[in-house]
Amino acid sequence: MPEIKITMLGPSSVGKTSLLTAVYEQSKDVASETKLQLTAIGESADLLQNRLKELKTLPATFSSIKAEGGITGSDKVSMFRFNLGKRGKNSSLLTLQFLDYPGKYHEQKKEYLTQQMTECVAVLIAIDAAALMEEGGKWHEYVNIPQQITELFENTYINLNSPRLVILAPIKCEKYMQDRESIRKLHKAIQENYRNLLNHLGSEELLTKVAVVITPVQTVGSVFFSRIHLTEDGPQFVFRKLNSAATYNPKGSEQVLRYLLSFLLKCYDERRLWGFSQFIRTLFNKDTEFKDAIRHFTFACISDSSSEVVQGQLLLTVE
Ligand SMILES: Nc1nc2c(ncn2[C@@H]2O[C@H](COP(=O)(O)OP(=O)(O)OP(=O)(O)O)[C@@H](O)[C@H]2O)c(=O)[nH]1
Ligand SMILES: [Mg+2]
Repeated sequence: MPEIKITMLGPSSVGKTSLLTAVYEQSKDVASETKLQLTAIGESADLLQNRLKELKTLPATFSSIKAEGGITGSDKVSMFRFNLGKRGKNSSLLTLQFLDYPGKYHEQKKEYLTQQMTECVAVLIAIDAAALMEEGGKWHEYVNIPQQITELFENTYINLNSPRLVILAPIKCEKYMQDRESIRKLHKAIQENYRNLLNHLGSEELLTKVAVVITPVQTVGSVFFSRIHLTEDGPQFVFRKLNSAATYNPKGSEQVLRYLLSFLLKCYDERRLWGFSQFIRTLFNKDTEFKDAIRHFTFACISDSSSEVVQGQLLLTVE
């Protein structure tokens, strides 16, 4: 079965695994109202279930970096496989394979990351929004390592022979999603603090080949940044639940799948066939019902006004 490879990107504790959990949970809910079926397969289902349990039982106050009360980080690479198919007919026509690696690989296994960046059709960058926004962004470099992330792209996005999708997903961003003005500030901070990366992706050579999207995700949805606690090991970002009855309520994560699928649909519509779009075309030509189910899913994810297409609108079917 055809497989589409996507990699998560981000340092330790930034929230990659939690983001992926929210993407699956919310997308599955949206898909259940359509003819598209999304199913986690193999050990992915267990891993997601465990993480979901942890996210649902976060204490009233917890710290997300050098976790105390938070969630334990990953110590090995996990491949999360999601099958896409037609509800009630054939549940496995296409596999989305998300690579989730331990954030410490940014120091220990750079070659591994370089190889994955070369192979993956899409990259999902998890950005700790609290580190970006609090205290004038003082901890942004330390927590989000934007320079290392940029270098990875500079070393791998060279002479691309197939289109790519880059999604910047600010997470832990409940506090910055309360009104239009604070959302605008969040976008502005991303544009400014990832300027080198955006300049690279927007260079003449890459502009027509790489779609770039910013889409904030509240992977827990009910916890707010509270304060920064300085320790010998660095800053700890303390988050607090809104109230003791606040429950797990992720928001915006289905947009990630919406952009990914709209990118695949556009690859099908494109006349020019390059790289993986060949097998997408063969698949959708053979099964137009499946293609339509995917299109319906992208409609069912109501357009989120907090998302922004930075470049490559022509590589996406959504506005
Ligand atoms: N407030 C808040 N905390 C979050 C959110 N998403 C994740 N966290 C917390 O951030 C911490 C780290 O999340 P992980 O998903 O384990 O981070 P990771 O990037 O997978 O970390 P490694 O596996 O070590 O690379 C956990 O304590 C989560 O509870 C969010 O949206 N809001
Ligand atoms: Mg992890």
